[in-house]
Amino acid sequence: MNDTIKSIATIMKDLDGILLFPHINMDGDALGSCSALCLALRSMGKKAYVMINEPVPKNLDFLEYGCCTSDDSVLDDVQLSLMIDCNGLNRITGREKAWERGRLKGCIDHHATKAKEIRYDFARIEPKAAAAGEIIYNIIRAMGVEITLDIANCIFAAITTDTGNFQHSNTTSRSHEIAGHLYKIEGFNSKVISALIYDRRSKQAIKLEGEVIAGLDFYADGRLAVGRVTQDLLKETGCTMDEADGIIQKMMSIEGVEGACLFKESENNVRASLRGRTYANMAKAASMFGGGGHMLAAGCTFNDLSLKDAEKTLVPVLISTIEEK
Ligand SMILES: [Mn+2]
Repeated sequence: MNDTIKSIATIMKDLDGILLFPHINMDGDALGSCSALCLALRSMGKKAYVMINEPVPKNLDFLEYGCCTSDDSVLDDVQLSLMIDCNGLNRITGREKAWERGRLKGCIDHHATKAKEIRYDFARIEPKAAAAGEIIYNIIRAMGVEITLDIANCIFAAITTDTGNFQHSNTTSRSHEIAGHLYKIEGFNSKVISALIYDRRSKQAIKLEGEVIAGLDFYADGRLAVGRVTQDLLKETGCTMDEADGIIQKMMSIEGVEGACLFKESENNVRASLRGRTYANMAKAASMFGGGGHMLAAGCTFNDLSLKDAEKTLVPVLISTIEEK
């Protein structure tokens, strides 16, 4: 089911008391989209919050705009719980209680892999949208809300991060058209936003990236690159896991690499981030292990395996995914 932008805008205009849910391990699109919509709803006099239960990554701290809370009981009456940039309860873990408070449930996403266990009162999933921020932009416009500088910053951050600076294959004329409109807003400066997102990496993060790159393994004649961010490496470099962001893009920048897999070892699970360049269906590979995502950008989580065993399980599947062509 896909509700129209217009009907979603109409529903939202009638509601008050709205909680917005970005996915776990929030990125620029998840947080930027949530904050943009939160600001738009507040400008209409509504009570709205972005519900989180983890720290905002440092390079995205400017996207909070006073919207974020981790207080389950923040609103007396929650008329709507809305998932953004994700579409399953497994993507908002730890916030189920807050989610259940919404009398209506909605979803706005651009991931093609759909959760089955969940029912929404309205949903819009546009796999062709480069970022959830593109859909959010259209909804804000349809609600008749003016795009302020703060909202513009959020939308730009959402689109620039999910398109890899307008470089990934998901980038469309629509991505550029929306950005083009943002440039017309007084005070908007894309360079400032890009610098906040990309040019504030710590020395430790650069060291971490160097170590992961130095330890890469290659398979399938150099077409598959596999890297690891271990707990030991995080301790050694003094980094937190969110500082590993961007390493997989570096792996994909290596000549001849069609697919990349970056294992991230946390205290209680191992997450694999997957990227493809042109043909490798990484979403399909991820879905074999309960994960999902986009064809060329996906991921899955191993809850009961060590990093070594997760690697033994996943890498052969990736090799055949790459060799399938
Ligand atoms: Mn996204």
